[in-house]
Amino acid sequence: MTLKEKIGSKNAKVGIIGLGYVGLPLAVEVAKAGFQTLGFDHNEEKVGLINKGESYVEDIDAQIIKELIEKGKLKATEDFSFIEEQDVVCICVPTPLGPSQEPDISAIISASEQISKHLRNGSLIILESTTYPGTTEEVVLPILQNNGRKVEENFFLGYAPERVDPGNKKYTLGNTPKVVSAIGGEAKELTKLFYSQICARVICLSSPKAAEMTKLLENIFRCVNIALVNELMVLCDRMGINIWEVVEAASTKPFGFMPFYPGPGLGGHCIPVDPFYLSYKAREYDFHTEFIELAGKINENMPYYVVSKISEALNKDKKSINGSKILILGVAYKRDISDTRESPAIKIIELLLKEGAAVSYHDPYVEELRVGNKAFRSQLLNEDVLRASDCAAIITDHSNVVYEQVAACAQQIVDMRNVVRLRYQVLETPGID
Ligand code: SAJ
Repeated sequence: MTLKEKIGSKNAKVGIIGLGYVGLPLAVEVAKAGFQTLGFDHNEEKVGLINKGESYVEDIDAQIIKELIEKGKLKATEDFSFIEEQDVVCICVPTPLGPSQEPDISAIISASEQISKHLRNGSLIILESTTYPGTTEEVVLPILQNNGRKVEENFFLGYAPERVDPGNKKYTLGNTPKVVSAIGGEAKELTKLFYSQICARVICLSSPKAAEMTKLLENIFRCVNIALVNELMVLCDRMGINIWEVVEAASTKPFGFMPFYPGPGLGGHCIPVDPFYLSYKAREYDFHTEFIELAGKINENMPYYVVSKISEALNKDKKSINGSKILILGVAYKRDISDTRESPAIKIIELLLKEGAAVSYHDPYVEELRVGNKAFRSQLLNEDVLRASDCAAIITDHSNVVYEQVAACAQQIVDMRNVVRLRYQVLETPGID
């Protein structure tokens, strides 16, 4: 069978490298579609959990993994030599930033090197990780072409960015359009054919660079617009205007507007990170991506703004941060998930500790949290805890917290998600539900 026939008939063997919040959902969908799927990860614990039919990714139900394991459609391994059995290999590894905001694509490089070591002749390799335009052709391709191999002759190479929105129950891999591209016509066809087995809509672009840039535009769009409303929140605060009312009102415009909401800063491993992949690459072209730099500055400043608001609130009771008991509500990076990576709450707690505050937190999704060398455990939320706190700061507005109680019992509240005010304040602009 040709690769095209194998993919079309779902007889292709598919390897997924990197079993995180992108790779595991992809492996599950590929296995559910009927492909023999092998997940690769160097994390022994993750491999063990998957093979036991357990899930460590909130959006993936363990039952589904168990069924796919029992059917023999899904397996996980740390042994990268099994790459030689794969007809299709997707790279879904993290692309963080280094200590001075420079891209760290070491995971992409080591995955590519593993593939190069065990590459099966004629297989299709697809990079999914979010990265700067040029990575597929300038970084992955040379590694795969070493020892005389040639792209399109000995292997095919594509790029297809992930669009996973953790916690989003409405949009899944299957119903989210998939942008793809590849090097050469045949590779484009194979990549489109592969994803059309698991995604309702596949859009093929002219080049991997265009697809890499598409993903960055999506995330920079969010980063810049969140920075815009964050900056307007600070201004509206000084002007005595309710920014939340303004955003809700602007949202009534049925065209040409998309609401973003101010908050305590940017969390997660995408929006605060991905834009700096482009600003890094742009410098090679003597280009300064000013919007990204400005947005980064504004978003990075938000935790400091939150601390200033807490200080202002305490001041109403003639208290200082130093020695005050401050209760942080919600430390995950966004609502109704447990992920705390890059969460602004961590920076806020760090700053408060430095000012001498006694900090505790409540987050129903996050049992324990480490900030620097200090370990915290989520504490129960009740009237006594609220009354004993000098200030309660709502940083992440999980849906399952009783904000009525917070509003009734807290001595002071800093509400960075407007969840208390929204619940208790009828917006002056009638007709907005
Ligand atoms: N945030 C705001 N105001 C907003 C929206 C978000 O302050 O109006 C904050 C959130 O609290 C969070 C951060 O920004 O701390 C990022 O939030 P996010 O909603 O962008 O969610 P992520 O980073 O988990 O996932 C995003 C995807 N989200 C959406 O499209 C809604 C999407 O941009 C990417 O598919 C994904 O990153 C990724 O993997 O790149």
